[in-house]
Amino acid sequence: MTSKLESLRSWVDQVAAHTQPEAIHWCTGSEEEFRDLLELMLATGTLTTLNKATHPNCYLHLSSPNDVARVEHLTFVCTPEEDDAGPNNHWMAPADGHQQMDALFDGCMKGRIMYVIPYCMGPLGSPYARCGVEITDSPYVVANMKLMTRMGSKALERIEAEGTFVRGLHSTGELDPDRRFIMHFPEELSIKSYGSGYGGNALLGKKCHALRIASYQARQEGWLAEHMLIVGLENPDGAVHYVACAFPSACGKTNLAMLIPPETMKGWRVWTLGDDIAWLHLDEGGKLRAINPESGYFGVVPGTNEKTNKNAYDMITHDAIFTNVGTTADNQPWWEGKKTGTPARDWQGRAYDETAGPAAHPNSRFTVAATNNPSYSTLADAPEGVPISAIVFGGRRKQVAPLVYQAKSWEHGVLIGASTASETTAAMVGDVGVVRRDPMAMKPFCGYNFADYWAHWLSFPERSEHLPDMFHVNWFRQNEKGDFLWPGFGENLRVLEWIIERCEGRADAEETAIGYLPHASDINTDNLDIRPETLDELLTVDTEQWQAEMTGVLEYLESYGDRLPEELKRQQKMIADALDASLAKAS
Ligand code: OXD
Ligand code: MN
Repeated sequence: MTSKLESLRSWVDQVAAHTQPEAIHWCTGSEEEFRDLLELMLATGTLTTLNKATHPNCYLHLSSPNDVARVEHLTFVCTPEEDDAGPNNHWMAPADGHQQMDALFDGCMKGRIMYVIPYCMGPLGSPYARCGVEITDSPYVVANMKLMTRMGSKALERIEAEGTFVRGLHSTGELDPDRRFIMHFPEELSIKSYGSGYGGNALLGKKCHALRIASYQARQEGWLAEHMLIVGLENPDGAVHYVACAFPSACGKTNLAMLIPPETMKGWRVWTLGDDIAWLHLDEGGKLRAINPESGYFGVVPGTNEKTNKNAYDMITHDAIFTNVGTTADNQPWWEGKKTGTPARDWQGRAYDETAGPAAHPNSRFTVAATNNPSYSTLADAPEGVPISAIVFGGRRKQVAPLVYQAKSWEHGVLIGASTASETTAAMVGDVGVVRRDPMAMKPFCGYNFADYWAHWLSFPERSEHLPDMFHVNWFRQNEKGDFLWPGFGENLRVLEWIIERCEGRADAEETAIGYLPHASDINTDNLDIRPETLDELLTVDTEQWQAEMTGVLEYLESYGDRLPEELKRQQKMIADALDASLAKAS
């Protein structure tokens, strides 16, 4: 197989001449091809079969122990001007980036098969979808791309009709951390990734294309590519509101996207559209509509159990690839927080020894097709996407951020998004639990200068009067003893209920310096075991803490220099002044 498209053929030929693979395989995306890849990986030991009776069609991959997460320090955006990449990215001049990467790719596929994967991010017939081609020497990447994207012959047809595609070149190389880089060339719509097989570094349709490159394209074309889940919330009257939520990696996006309503919230249903990425476009009527560019999930495994996420727990009992989990004596996958079974082997294949660390790596993952999900919404395949009622930002904060609050305007919402902070997690290499600013949860993923990105967000009211309302949530507030104040998981629907009722103009709120907060009585706590004082604490704005927060926000924003939109400073000042006024009134 090859392609009618000369630009694609000549790129493939050129890459092959450079990397010198033993053979070239153009992926069709067929089931047969998928099965052959699995057989190949079983034969080479890249995969092993898990217990066929309890986990039919489930496989385990154990990665190199040094290749278990995204590597932000080795991820670059290569634009001619350094300022265009901004302080939020590592930068290299495009010529230097190419030179460095081309030296690594030189002859790197000798003795390997080079796979050419045409893929479409978004429903194949959607005007909002965008295509790419990933070239890789990793069958594990091909199998994951099959589960995560619409890939193969149909995508190739669209690429040939359009004539354009994002070029992604990947090789696992030697899996040597000293010979590992993920480079993006937004102006050329191209990506080069070498030396890692880990999802976020190697499945180029995901973070590299659907966020870094797409965010750059989105700014030019007037849309948004965001690190957001998309969920449909159906109330007992049958009305469905779609909400898009931006939370940093490993902060519960997958759990929220698959939430099961608490027993007492009779008649509610929750539909999953996406768990990680949303592409948002204004339609002709000025409504913001979302598509999920992906068609599968690459989720964090530890902590998944029948209580935290029953849908995910069920969906990974069949047709799933597990990466870096432990196993039980009868070869079932095992992870911390599974609540059943005991580990016999750890994620490095060693006999489990609790003194040597967890059985599953904290960033171990499952890969499954979205159709495995019992709460999957067929509208995830709708070319026109779904209309978004609310945009919700959030982070993992022990203190400061209340359970929920609403922005007073779109511009205020942009400030809330821009000042989002969160404690770091195992999804990236580095210290865990350190608070860092993660604007719109896009710190690792925005393909250009954040200052320009905020200006782009701020431009939306010029084009629409029907934008969604914006909110901020924090499920992770703790008391001094380190206990979580809010039960989280399914109970988060109670907060989402307030959010959608606010969008409908039905729920009450109190105006505070930082935004609109529910009164404790505005949150549905029927049959919820929570003390009134705890709810009050969750819904309190501590003025002094917030004054310090807003000073920190200003300092952070000012680090973007002259490119920072004045509007954000104006919004920051309005809140700082309102906090000063409320302190003066109280004293
Ligand atoms: C992810 C991440 O894998 O954000 O989704 O790291
Ligand atoms: Mn993510």
